Amino acid sequence: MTEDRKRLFLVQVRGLVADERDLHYADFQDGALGPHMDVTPIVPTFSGIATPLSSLLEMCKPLTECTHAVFHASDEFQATVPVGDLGQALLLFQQDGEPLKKGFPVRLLVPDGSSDCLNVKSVVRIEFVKHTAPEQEATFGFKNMVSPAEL
Ligand SMILES: Nc1nc2c(c(=O)[nH]1)N[C@H]1C(S)=C(S)[C@@H](COP(=O)(O)O)O[C@H]1N2
Ligand SMILES: [Mo]
Repeated sequence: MTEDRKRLFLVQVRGLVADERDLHYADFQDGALGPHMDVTPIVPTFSGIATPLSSLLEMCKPLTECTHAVFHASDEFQATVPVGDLGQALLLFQQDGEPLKKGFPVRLLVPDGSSDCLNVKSVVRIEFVKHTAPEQEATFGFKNMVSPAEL
């Protein structure tokens, strides 16, 4: 149900930012998170409406020591992206005038990204962190995966 998805919609912004925020559907809808952008001209394999991640950065103001943003999904998938690589990134929040059915509440789109795998579905928390290796390139995968070396 559309109304349920609007009510349950929550994206938490946490970590090394001046302003931690809880983002609701209305924040995307009413323009608080920046202009509404049709994603198809930018990423032809996608449809719907997104806001630029740059607007979220302006709102939350990452601290200077922050190097990466971690996009945590509800299914434990996550992507870690250098803040400097997020200039073209978008948050897809609406399709056919409604909250997303696939990828709810928001989906990260990185149009110029190194991999389609960075288009994280169902982002529920965006965490700004200081990476011990500041030059670390974008990575993605499921949390708590046991590496072969640990078996
Ligand atoms: N939450 C979540 N997002 C995800 C994934 C996932 O398993 N969970 N897989 C990623 C990978 S590896 C790819 S290739 C794309 C696949 O997107 P699609 O389901 O729209 O085809 O989603 C990415 N985003
Ligand atoms: Mo993938």
